Amino acid sequence: MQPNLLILGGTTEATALAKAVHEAGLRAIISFAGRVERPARQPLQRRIGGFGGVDGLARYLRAEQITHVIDATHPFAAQMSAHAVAACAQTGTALVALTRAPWSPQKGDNWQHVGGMDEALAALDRPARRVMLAVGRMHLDDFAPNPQHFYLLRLVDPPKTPPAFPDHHVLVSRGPFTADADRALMQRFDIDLVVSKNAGGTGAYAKIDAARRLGLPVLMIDRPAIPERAEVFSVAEAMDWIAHAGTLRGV
Ligand code: 3Y8
Ligand code: NAP
Repeated sequence: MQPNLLILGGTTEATALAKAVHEAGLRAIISFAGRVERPARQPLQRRIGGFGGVDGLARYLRAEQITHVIDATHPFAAQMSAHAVAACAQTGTALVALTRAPWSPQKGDNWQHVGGMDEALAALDRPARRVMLAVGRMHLDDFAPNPQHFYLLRLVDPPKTPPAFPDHHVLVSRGPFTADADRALMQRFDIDLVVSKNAGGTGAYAKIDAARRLGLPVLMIDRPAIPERAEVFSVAEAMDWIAHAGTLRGV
């Protein structure tokens, strides 16, 4: 059976995989949640919006006769990944995650690991600092209970409502970023603490590199738990899986 792929997108790796799949002439569609106004252009057909939970995804897989799902979503997109595991098990669809290892501290890094947004919030319950909060828009309000800090907020789209921080500056910019630009940004705003998700990969790493060079502490938010699934860590491995998983399905 000819592969008919669904790529769950929204990351640098998903974009790279979409390019490789297109160049290989494989039939595929890449899917986004619709979180931002202008998702990156893709060489593949795009669908935008949720599937409607596990059952919605299972219905989609059957209706579109998807043969392989590559979950290339961000490590913090835990609900989407859990739904992919459940829906692929329900429908017997081959599934692999194209993911990236968590960052680990290098020499000179000064990280404080926290287990999630609520622990990050508790760790910010301290005298006023100048915080670079580069965790996106969806969890901004979680940080409102610490108005004593100055916040440098980096968002993909302009906020629809003013952020609930008395002292903040909004930077509308999508990644990938560079360490030099992030270092200049931190110096310009006299940042003394960086809050980051442990995204892994390269697209969000610039601020970690910049913080190290400036000797700044980082509040590193560890990833949410995701159910067991097959994982690959490069586009080449994902392409190899596609080439072989199809035959496995047939047996
Ligand atoms: C909608 C659509 C590509 C993909 C690029 C990667 C890298 C650049 C860095 C900082 C950290 C953050 C955020 C970030 C990065 C890549 C990747 C990545 C972090 C886009 C995209 C979508 C999203 C969703 C968006 C979230 C937000 C998170 C901003 C596309 C541009 C902070 C994650 O306004 C919102 O609602 C934004 C929502 C989920 C996290 C949050 O909680 O707000 N990403 N980002 C996807 C969809 O609709 O399905 O691909 O253009 C993609 C990218 N963002 O092709 O080059 O691979 O990680 N994205 C984090 O890591 O902390 C920014 O500022 O330093
Ligand atoms: P999430 O919390 O795991 O998912 C919430 C719901 O959004 C899902 O149940 C699904 O809705 C829908 N959804 C998520 N990803 C989707 C996709 N690729 N295609 C179609 N529907 C999707 O997801 P999230 O953390 O909001 O992330 C949303 C998107 O942003 C993903 O594409 C992710 O790769 C990207 N992203 C997220 C982060 C982050 O920090 N969370 C960082 C970079 C990029 P239904 O239940 O209706 O199917």
